[in-house]
Amino acid sequence: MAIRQILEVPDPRLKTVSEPVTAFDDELKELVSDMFETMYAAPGIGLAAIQVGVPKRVLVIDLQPEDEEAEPEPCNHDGHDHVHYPTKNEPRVFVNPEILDPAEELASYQEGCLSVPEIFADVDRPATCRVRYQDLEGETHEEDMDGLMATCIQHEMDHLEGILFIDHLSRLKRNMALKKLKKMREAA
Ligand code: GNR
Ligand code: NI
Repeated sequence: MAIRQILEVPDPRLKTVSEPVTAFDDELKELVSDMFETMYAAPGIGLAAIQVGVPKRVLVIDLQPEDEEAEPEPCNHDGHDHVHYPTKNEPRVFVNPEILDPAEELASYQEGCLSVPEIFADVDRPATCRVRYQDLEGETHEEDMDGLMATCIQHEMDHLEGILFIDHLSRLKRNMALKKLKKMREAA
């Protein structure tokens, strides 16, 4: 397991159209394991392989919903009494995903991207969709998605086509976002 470096704009590799996965082997499993570690460390709720420089059609997602009913759990793993507030981790892997039946109805979410740090903007996308994908063994599945999951998988699938969420903004708003990012980098 290793944390890999996340590419950021304006790295031209982010514009690559990623290639389908054909080998469901140990190298793929290692890539996915590294992608989870990188995503959790960032932290983010999704990651496409191209964001770590690998032009393959692979996504990982974990919406990590905060469990509002969660009771603090007493713990003593380090010899000291303390509590943990559990979050529901739901790691998901999508290989060679395709979108089927995007809804005509749109939903707007304020999106961010690990490859466009510190920038957030509202993006409209189909509110629901069906996704066909393969798992790490190459088995094909289909699943209906809505809410944040629908938004997130469409954001990640855009990465596979070399598209960033800022590409959905007007030219004015995109330029403003990129200027803001440049200023923040200069200040850092
Ligand atoms: O961490 C992320 N948050 C997010 C919020 C709203 C819509 C999409 C996302 S995905 C993003 C991580 C990322 O850049 N994935 O490509
Ligand atoms: Ni992104």
